Amino acid sequence: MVEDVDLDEPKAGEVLVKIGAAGVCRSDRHFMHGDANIALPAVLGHEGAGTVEKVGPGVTLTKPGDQVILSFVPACGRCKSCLEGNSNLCDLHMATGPFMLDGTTRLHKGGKDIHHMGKVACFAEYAVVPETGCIPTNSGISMDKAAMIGCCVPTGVGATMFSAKVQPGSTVAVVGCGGVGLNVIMGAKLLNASQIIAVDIRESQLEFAMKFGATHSVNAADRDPVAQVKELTGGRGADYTFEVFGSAETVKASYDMCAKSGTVTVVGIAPMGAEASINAVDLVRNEKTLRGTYYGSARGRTDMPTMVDLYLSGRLNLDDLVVRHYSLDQINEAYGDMDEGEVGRGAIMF
Ligand code: COD
Ligand code: ZN
Repeated sequence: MVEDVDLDEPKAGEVLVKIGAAGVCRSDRHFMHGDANIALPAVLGHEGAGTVEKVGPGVTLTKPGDQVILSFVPACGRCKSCLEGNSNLCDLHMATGPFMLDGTTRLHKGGKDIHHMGKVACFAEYAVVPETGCIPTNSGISMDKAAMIGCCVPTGVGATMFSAKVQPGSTVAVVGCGGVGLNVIMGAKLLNASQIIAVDIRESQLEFAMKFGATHSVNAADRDPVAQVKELTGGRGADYTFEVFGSAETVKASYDMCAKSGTVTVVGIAPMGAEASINAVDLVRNEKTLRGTYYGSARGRTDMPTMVDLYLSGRLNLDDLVVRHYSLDQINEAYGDMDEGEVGRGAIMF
């Protein structure tokens, strides 16, 4: 529902951003459907970029006029996770969730607080965000591409680069080839995987995945995807498998299609309470590694600028990734298109 709400001025350490573009990501859908929990009411939208309009007291990391990519984990830089180099898991951010870092909100309506998804809340013309969640680029890249570098690029490319650390010459299977899965495919290509198998239930997504570096495709709606991936990898399974949809079924399939001594990396978050069963003997006898990844284990402040450079040097195909543009009034249409299985990423433009 699109409606007017009140937005406070930025407080100390906060920034007012005029949103330029916001990506249409399935994670917001999980909140809309209640598959994931968020305090309501909330302004959703966590994949965004814009221009700094105003800064609050004490802000030093950005200034009015800067083009900024928004991070949905504004890292405090002081907690144990940040100090250990895992700023994507910042303890202060996780503890404050959809509130600002001081535990209050800047969004209100009729005296009621409204929550900020990922402290970004960019399905709106303006957002107040923590300064640490603003990554200046000033690269002049178009706002829709900049927005992608706020979520699907670090989540997908980062999963291959920083979480799984895909080795050159290895084989990779990607289960779920939407906006984030396509970035996993691009990451695997960038890291010189020899075989990249796209797995999806829709033929259109599989064909589209070929543009981003997939070498083979498996339609999971036709026949058991595990058997198909094994057939394509000489019976071994893939060295690296990635789950990029978010269901117990796809987590299990990703595990089962992983090769001996391989790594299974789970990107998607299955609906609350979901449990995936794995064969406990196989885990040990085949020395598999099963791991999760959040935000691609990326460190936004340094890795997002690198991803801008990878795009500018032609090594990340973001031009073909964003295929649909909408106005904010068309947001329900945008999510309808995602539900219908339209390929690639949509972006709301302001
Ligand atoms: N087997 C294979 N593919 C499938 C299956 C299946 N059984 N079911 C659906 N799919 C395909 C769809 O056809 C589609 O192509 C793809 O899976 C999903 O793509 P999108 O575009 O709908 O979704 P994305 O890429 O925007 O988001 C995927 C996530 C895994 C990131 C999202 O669903 C999620 O779980 N988010 C929570 C994790 C999180 O918060 N991450 C940080 C912010 S993104
Ligand atoms: Zn997202």
